[in-house]
Amino acid sequence: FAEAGALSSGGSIDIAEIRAAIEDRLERQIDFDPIVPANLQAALRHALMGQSKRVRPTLMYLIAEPDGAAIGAVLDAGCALEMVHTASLIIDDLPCMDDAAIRRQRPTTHVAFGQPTAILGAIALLTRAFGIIAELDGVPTATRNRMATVLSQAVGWNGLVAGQEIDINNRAELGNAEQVEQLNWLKTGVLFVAAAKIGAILRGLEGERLEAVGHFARHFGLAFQTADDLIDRTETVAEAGKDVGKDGDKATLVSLFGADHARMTCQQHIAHAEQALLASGINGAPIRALMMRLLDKGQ
Ligand code: GRG
Repeated sequence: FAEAGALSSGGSIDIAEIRAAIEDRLERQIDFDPIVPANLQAALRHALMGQSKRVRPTLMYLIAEPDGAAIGAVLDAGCALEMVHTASLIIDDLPCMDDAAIRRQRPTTHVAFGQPTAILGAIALLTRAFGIIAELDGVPTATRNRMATVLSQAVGWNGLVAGQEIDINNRAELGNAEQVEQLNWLKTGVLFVAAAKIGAILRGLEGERLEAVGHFARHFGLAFQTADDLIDRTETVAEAGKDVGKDGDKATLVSLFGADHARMTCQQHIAHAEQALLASGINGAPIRALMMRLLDKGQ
């Protein structure tokens, strides 16, 4: 795959090509050396290479808009995001969490490889993600440090982990739309913002433009989560017996306030995202196309 040729040819940016380049780069990232036990290798490959939209690395790539030599580093940073996201999915699917049997159109990692290997695999992906960022080729040390900080804040006790804790132990107490949106922010929004900010940092954006990218991604993430809940609800109603793990009875904007309210909230987030995208001054057309492609189904 001639990534520089395929991706830096200028003119229109093809989202499918970016996604293919990310898949290719992930394959290279998991070219394990023989010390990695075969079972762990298979579990990591199973979790990471299942059917995924690769939203976060694609978003990061579209914001970074790399050219020539920078493409490799941006794809590697995308792999790091995808590894963090995949680690969170493995943990989320465990019997003590959402107890899901299917993920990315495959049996979940713990179903296929057992809980111990699934947990170890998640830890391995999470740690490798930070290793990839530390080693990024051609990126100044200060930039790599900023990227690691952004990612660590998104994952840790202020981010995904906080969201998961609320989801598992406090979701029954969620009574109003602000609380549900706060959960959506922690479970989904934070990693969208990290992806977008990492792209912006790699591109060298600062100040108000960097802030605008963050606002854009926050609203995109919240719209994405709400659209996901709308799709889940439609599918659950349509096909009885769909495997939704323990998700089926969860409090979401859809289950608490109805599909119309959720649709309206989604539209509001899209409008805010569009405004912020405009304010960021970056090439909005391909990002808008990504957003619409992902959010249309939920409308
Ligand atoms: C170990 C990193 C780590 C975190 C621990 C388990 C946990 C805390 C957080 C889980 C948070 C979680 C599962 C949020 C759901 C986010 C979400 C919208 C998932 C679906 O994302 P898609 O649709 O999935 O982008 P694909 O498969 O396309 O990548």
